[in-house]
Amino acid sequence: MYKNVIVKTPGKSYVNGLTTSDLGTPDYERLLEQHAAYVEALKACGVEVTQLPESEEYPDSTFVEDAAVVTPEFAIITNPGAESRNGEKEEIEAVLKKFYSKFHYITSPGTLDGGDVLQVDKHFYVGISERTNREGAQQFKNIVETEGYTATIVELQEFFHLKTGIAYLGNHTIAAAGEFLNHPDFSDYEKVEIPDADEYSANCIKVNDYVIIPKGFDDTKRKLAGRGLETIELEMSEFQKHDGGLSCLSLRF
Ligand code: CIR
Repeated sequence: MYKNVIVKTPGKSYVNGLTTSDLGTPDYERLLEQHAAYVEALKACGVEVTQLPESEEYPDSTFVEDAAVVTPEFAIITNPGAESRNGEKEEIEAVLKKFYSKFHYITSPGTLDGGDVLQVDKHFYVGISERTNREGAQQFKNIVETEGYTATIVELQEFFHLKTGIAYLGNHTIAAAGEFLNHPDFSDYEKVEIPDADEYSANCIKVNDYVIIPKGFDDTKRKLAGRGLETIELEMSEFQKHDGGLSCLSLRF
């Protein structure tokens, strides 16, 4: 069960952040509404939410997941692969000091974004992407192995981040889209298969008794219900415009 979640209010500078999508400019008011609904949904899942104030200096910093990876026992401060985001790690470390006494660090030339890390019980999958390089992934693997975890490094073909296309739903079950549908590293899992048209909904998060999914993906909702999983749906349009999904917006532990 998760007890704590850290989120960060998006600042006005969000609209100038990084994106590869052509979905248009985010609407700041709508963005704030969507973020507030995200916080409410987390509270409904029974977690204590720590909400950090916006920082205009880092337009993408609402995506707190990329600057750290958290486990029950320790936190890993990452070395985010995008230059404009790298300084986000300092604020996150300061906040995590309230919760953790044990820290590990990804260091240059290694880079790693938390969006490239998927945890399944005592095992991690680490994607090599535009943001996470082989050195960063290997450092991560070495760190978690010293802590009694194991890790598999997965070379991404198309996805932006590993968790853009995959989520762990508990009970040996994953939601998988695109290159992960038939990926050998995930062949042993039960799969909720997400077709290309619904790919955005593969980035969903299981928080205690609920799975939070983006709104507008009835087929995904139905498939999850078929496995006995109760969903909360959230409008995510303004985050999607900047390549963000549900997992990116929080650190859960
Ligand atoms: C970025 O390009 O870094 C942000 N606009 C989106 C980050 C999304 N984070 C994630 O998938 N973990």
